[in-house]
Amino acid sequence: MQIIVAGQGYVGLPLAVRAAEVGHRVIGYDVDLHRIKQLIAGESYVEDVTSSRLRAVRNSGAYSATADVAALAGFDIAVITVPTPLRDGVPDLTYIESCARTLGGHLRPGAAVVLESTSYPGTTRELLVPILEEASGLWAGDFLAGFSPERITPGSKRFSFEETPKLVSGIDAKSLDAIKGFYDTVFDITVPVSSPEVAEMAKLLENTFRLVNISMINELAMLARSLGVNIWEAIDAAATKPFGFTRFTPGPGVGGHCLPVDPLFLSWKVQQELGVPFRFVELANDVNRHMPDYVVCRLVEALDKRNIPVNGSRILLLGLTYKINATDLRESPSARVAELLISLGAEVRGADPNVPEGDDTRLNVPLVEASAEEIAASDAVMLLMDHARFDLAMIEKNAPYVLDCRNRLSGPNVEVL
Ligand code: SAJ
Repeated sequence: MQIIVAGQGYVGLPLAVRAAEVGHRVIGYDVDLHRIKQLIAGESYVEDVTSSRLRAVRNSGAYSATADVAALAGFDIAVITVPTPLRDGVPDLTYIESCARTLGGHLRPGAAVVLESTSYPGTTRELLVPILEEASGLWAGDFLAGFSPERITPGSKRFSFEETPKLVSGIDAKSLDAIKGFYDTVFDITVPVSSPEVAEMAKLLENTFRLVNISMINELAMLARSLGVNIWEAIDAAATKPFGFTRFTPGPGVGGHCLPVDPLFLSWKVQQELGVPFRFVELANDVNRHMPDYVVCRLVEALDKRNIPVNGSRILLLGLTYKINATDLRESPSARVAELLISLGAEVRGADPNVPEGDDTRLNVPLVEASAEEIAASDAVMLLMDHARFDLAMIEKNAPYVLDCRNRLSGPNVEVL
């Protein structure tokens, strides 16, 4: 089929390349000319798409990248994977609107438009479809439409892109049939649901569940320490229950562009429609936002015990990305941890084998190697993300003191969160 994937970011590019690999003719459309230049040159900028995979589908002619709207004519399926940022807690759907108008201009009877961008329940039917009708002069039913949430897990080694079950929906039976038919060629498992609203809600439910449970564990970690209980041992003990328990672990905060953001679409919609706050999300974000302050307090306490004033102390942060084994620094708790320590007069350095060279512009700390010398020369070390590429035994051996936020180390010089 002739496929358009509109938006070639961390969601759109993996879909476009995979669809090309399974035999579709795919156009990756994006308004960012620099990105298009990189794609034409076969240079991937997305963690889970290698440049060699990109070049293979480009060279075979199965995939091409463009910013030219004229190239969108004649598509069978167009997938919208544009950003849906929140502006002061209010969903900004202008990218969806603009993309829908562009695609609508090329929409033919029988062709389908699928929204993958995360948004609140009702977006597909109440926002996307009317714009497509207006821009195409067709009625819904002449064209097909639906919603299929992205389930990209950056850096995940457990589930590959195509192995992750894909929810699919349509505004009517014909739409569902066509959309499922497309995704069946791309994913190992597709899961049809009865409406776009169900698929939109499921996406937000997945991440709200995760956010609320992580925040509960974070709060319990702080309480357990006050009670003198090892929360990590308690979690492992609870996890022996083979049903009814999902294992989450405390950490220095909740980063990334999924968990802190997606549930806020639900908060906004609940407030708009019901006039009441979605309290779980507000409380969860409050707790998670407090974690960087909590871990810094723990470190200051430890320095005090060693008669080391935090002002002028040399602190090394290990693991700067927003989650374990990821390369992405966006919304990482490490930035807030560093900011707090610097405000207390500490001299902070960071080390992360997953952070691309020269990426330290996003952080306000110099990047160094996680070497035995750097570690031994610090007054204290914080293990924020226990990346697989860290030499944990070396850290344990050389650090004068470690606040281990991931419960991976042991020894007289180690304290866990
Ligand atoms: N975190 C904890 N404790 C936990 C789990 C996570 O503190 O038990 C922290 C992480 O360190 C990170 C943040 O929460 O700072 C988010 O971590 P995440 O594992 O949820 O990773 P994300 O944000 O990349 O979430 C994505 C989501 N995928 C989609 O939205 C499509 C999420 O639904 C996935 O479960 C997650 O990836 C995943 O499992 O990789």
